[in-house]
Amino acid sequence: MNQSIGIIGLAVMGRSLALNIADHGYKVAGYNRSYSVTEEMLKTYPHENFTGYEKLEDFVASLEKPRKILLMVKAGKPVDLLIEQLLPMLDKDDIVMDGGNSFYEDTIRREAYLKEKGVVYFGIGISGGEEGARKGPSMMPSGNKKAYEHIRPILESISAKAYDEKPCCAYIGENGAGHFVKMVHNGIEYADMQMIAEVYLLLKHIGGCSNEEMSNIFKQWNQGDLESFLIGITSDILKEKDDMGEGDLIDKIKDCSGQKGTGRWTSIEALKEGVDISMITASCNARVLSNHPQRSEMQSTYASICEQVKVENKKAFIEQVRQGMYAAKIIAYAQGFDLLQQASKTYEWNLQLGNIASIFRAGCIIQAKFLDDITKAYEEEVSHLLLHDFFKKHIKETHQALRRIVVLAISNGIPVPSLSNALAYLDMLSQPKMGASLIQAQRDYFGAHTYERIDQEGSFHHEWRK
Ligand code: NBP
Repeated sequence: MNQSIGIIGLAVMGRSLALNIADHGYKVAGYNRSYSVTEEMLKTYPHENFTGYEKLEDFVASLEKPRKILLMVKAGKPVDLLIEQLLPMLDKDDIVMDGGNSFYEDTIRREAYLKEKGVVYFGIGISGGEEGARKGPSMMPSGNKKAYEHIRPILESISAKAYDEKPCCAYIGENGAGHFVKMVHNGIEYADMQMIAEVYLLLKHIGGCSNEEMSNIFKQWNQGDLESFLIGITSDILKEKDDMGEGDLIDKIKDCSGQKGTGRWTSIEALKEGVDISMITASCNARVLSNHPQRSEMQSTYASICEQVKVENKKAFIEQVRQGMYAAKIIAYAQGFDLLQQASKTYEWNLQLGNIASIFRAGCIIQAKFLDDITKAYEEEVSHLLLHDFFKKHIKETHQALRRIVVLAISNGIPVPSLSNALAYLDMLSQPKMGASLIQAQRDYFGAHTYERIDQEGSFHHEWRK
């Protein structure tokens, strides 16, 4: 009974986290449904602080009390099955944590269920993939605040550290808050990736840039306002040679992308909350359309419907693209954080948005320089990111560039769904008219839904059919 923490699920994430925790001096017990996986781990990654167990009972019995058990298994049914298996072996105040990509509503349900049984439950959003889990992920734990003190030292010690040495791990709120925040993190990740993919098309087809030139452009951008993990890896990707043939690897990769569903969850939740996260939704749709079975037929049918415009001043165009992407990036994060703000009200989570931006600064996929500015903005209690002085200044400086590159892309037939949705979002919010007056009139016309006037308070109905 001397193991500090137990991990169930020793696939890539569980194994990497187990080794990370063991590196920090904690004694770690490991259990995997298929024992061969545990054996393989013990053989390939032996660690003095890690012990593998074949039987779940022995694993549970090895843990010091209150027991701390981290589940790192496939999200969904496996988590419920494991909880049922564990329950008879647990004591009051033991702590079960789910570090998988669970849907936040499942976490809310499980937390309430285990509370009735006297067991503490935490949902922990974890970002960073295998490398993050091994060397320091960004972590979003939620559950009982008092019980958090039992797990805080371990989580903070293994999490990534930002440049100011602050851990990228913070208590997020009650029940499903951590998994909700992780879900929105993934949604923003979809938008970030899609934006970069659109910029790649613009630079390639309108700017006429080679892969090597683009790699250098992204490398340079990664030293300024756009500095981020995703811009950095894009620069690496574009210069990678094909190890199975001639040329650059990027040119050999099929133009279709998959998804596991967290971006889709984010979009669905935003629709339910009545929050516009059009860039994230557009990014999910782009992945869906990239796999459309009739895509090649559409290509042969409509390939030549667009004019071809080439830019005259390549250098100026590249700078325009950089500025346009920066404007769109601010809008993507503004949309994601707007959803967090609304969900915080709905679920009474009291989310600290500044803190959340700050734990995204390292270890996770959307880590970016400007998250520091988002933290500052929310610490000053701004109601919407686009209304904070710092972002107002940058949007005012860059929105024309965004408009120009979107127009150029559209006239060239280059699909830019995330960039154009960024622009539409800004235009809708900033222009005095978005056509909603006519929508009101139509609704009153066909459904007597009433309408509001600009010159009088109240609701009115008009007899449209005379
Ligand atoms: P997987 O998501 O591929 O899940 C495999 C693990 O789940 C194995 O240990 C497997 O045991 C176990 N498992 C299954 Br499947 N059903 C089980 C059951 N009924 N009872 C007990 N164990 C069961 O592993 P992963 O990629 O390491 O991810 C773990 C979690 O972390 C997931 O929720 C994932 O979404 C999340 N996540 C992953 C990443 C990433 O980059 N991969 C990043 C962030 C979060 P077995 O060996 O016996 O089949």
